[in-house]
Amino acid sequence: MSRKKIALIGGGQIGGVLAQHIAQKELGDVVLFDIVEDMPQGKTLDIAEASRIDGFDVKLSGTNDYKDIAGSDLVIITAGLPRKPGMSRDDLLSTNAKIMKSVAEAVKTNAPNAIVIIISNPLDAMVTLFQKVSGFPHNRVIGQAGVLDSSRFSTFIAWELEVSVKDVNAMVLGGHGDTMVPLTRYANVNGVPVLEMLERKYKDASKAKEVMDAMVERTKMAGGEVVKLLKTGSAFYSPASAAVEMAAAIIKNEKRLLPTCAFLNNEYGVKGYYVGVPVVLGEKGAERIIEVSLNEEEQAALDKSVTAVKSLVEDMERLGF
Ligand code: TXD
Repeated sequence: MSRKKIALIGGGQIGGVLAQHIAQKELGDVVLFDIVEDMPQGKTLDIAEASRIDGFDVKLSGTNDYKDIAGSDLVIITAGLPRKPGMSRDDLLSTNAKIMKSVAEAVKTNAPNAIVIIISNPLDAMVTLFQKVSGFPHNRVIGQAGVLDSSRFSTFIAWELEVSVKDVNAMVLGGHGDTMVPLTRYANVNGVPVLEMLERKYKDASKAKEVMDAMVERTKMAGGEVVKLLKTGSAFYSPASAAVEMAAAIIKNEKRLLPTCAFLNNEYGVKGYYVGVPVVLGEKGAERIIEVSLNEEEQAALDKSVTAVKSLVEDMERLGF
């Protein structure tokens, strides 16, 4: 099997951690691109010099020239500004749309056969724009949000129930914004419903619901919670881990079922928009959209989230993108 080539566009906080994880897992050779001179070269040199210690053997290089991403099998994009305290993800729209447009043109020219995972915010709009500018088929352009949002939700559940986070399964659907939809009814600890465990713990259904609602709220605001503490940027360890899980599913053709920002064509009653839903990821990218039955309340929450995504995309179009 020939070695895969993975290009990372954006060598900032997330880009650096991505490069390190991908190397440690030996998913492929890494090319780290940034517009800042010497920085991606420095970061990849630093990571490569740990290879003897960590025991990985892949090629790592940094570049400021898009020609070096030629032949990439996978491209992961983090180029763009992160949030500062007090900002919403949507406040990044015009700056990051300009950056994403230039990135999409460069990827189209230099790595036309790659599968692309986008991380830059506002996520749903950036994925939409990349696909529009590149013209790549929808299955080859996806976004990372749900894996992270679901991991955040799972973490809070594990803390609350005092169980290993390894046994928690919880999924968050919808757009990557304050309207995201944590699916409480499906959340479970190795098959045991979380809601049931909460009811047993508190011996009171309304208290159990209150605790669940608080975890849902914290999940929705989790990105902002980290931004407020870091003060100079946004979360980067966990978004990188999330994207690496998706990258591994694609590179190794694992058929993982992961919440992914994917293009909907009538699934969940949505046509023509990128929204976070469960997707089977494999060597073709987003291979299958999985529909979950939603009750009235869940469907209404998802509809509200889709409305937020649509208005973000309209704002972007009004800006001329
Ligand atoms: O889950 C998620 N999807 C996210 C997304 C979770 C957290 C943060 N998320 C977003 O990822 C965040 O709001 C940002 O839009 C991106 C990247 O976050 P990161 O923390 O890595 O930002 P940095 O450290 O500022 O890195 C961005 C890099 C920086 O090195 C710039 O020089 C570079 O992007 N940059 C560019 N690269 C290539 N091409 C162009 N035009 C360009 N402009 C800036």
